[in-house]
Amino acid sequence: MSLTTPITLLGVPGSPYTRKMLAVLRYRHIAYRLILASHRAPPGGLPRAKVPLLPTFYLPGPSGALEAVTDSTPIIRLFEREFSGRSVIPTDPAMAFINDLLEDYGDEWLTKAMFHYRWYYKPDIDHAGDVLPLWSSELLSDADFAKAKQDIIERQVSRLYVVGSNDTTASVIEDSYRRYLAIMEELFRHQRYVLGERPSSADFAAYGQLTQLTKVDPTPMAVTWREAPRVNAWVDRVDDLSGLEPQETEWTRRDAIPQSLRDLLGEVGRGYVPVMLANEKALADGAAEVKTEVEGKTWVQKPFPYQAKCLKWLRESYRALSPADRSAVDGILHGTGCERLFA
Ligand SMILES: N[C@@H](CCC(=O)N[C@@H](CS)C(=O)NCC(=O)O)C(=O)O
Repeated sequence: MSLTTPITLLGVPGSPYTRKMLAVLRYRHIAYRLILASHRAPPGGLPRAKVPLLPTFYLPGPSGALEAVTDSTPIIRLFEREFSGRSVIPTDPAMAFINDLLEDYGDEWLTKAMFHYRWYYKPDIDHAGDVLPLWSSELLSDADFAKAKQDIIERQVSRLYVVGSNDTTASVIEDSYRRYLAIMEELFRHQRYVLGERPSSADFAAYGQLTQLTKVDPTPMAVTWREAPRVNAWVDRVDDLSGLEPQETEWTRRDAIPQSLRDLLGEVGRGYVPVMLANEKALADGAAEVKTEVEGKTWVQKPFPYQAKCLKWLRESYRALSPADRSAVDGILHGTGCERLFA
């Protein structure tokens, strides 16, 4: 495939994965055309994706015709193959693997905080209901706006179960988010990005979720502004890194892992790891419910097949490492709880 620019994508400002991809495109100097619209109603005869999600990219398929493609993580890897320079994947395969893991944590765990805070508390629900219908740039009468607000609230609140937000898990999600903030605040005392002095896809994944948690939804916004000013400012900076000139030497080296990165991996090991493993097991057993413990508290949710796929992909990239690189990864993950994913 040979991609021509500008690349067309469909998205909205309230979609964390749209924000993740826009920031990657800006940083990588890949020209794009963002169409502000819902994935349920792509304008101008654009096709719907098989699994309609935002962002939806329009990329040439085997026949050259544009196809609707989703899923930010593999699309980032496609762009790495298609466009040179300003890579968001560390050059060292061991660090690239750590980046894969942290990107998935951003996409699959931090999103629980994002969706939970937005649709669990009354002031956040009300605010999201006010702004989301207007972000796809529709002109709405007051009556249509009121109906759109009510519809989106009903639809999204009824989907809290997808991320596992409920009365049992609410405090687990919030405790985990606040521990994450404290760890990142410490990391940003010593370095500018998750894996050194240049951004990786792990930054962009977390940034995407945090665009909402730090700038849109009132409850997590207050928490983040109060507890993590460096994290808040990092979100603003990652938004547009088009002027940064990254150097190869700026990646964190496998033999110089800072304590705060170890602490971040330890946090991944506390929540994401047991829940990903329990989800995989529930699906394999055909169980109706995922049940496990996070930090001594109960976690319960419906199984989520996509996250079992994410775990399978991570294991595949772990197995694809050379023995020397795998042993370096094992050394980095040792004692963080993350090693359980690959045991
Ligand atoms: N794994 C996908 C997730 C994309 C995703 O979940 N997008 C959300 C919006 S941020 C969505 O479209 N949800 C379905 C809906 O709102 O109907 C990715 O990385 O792109």
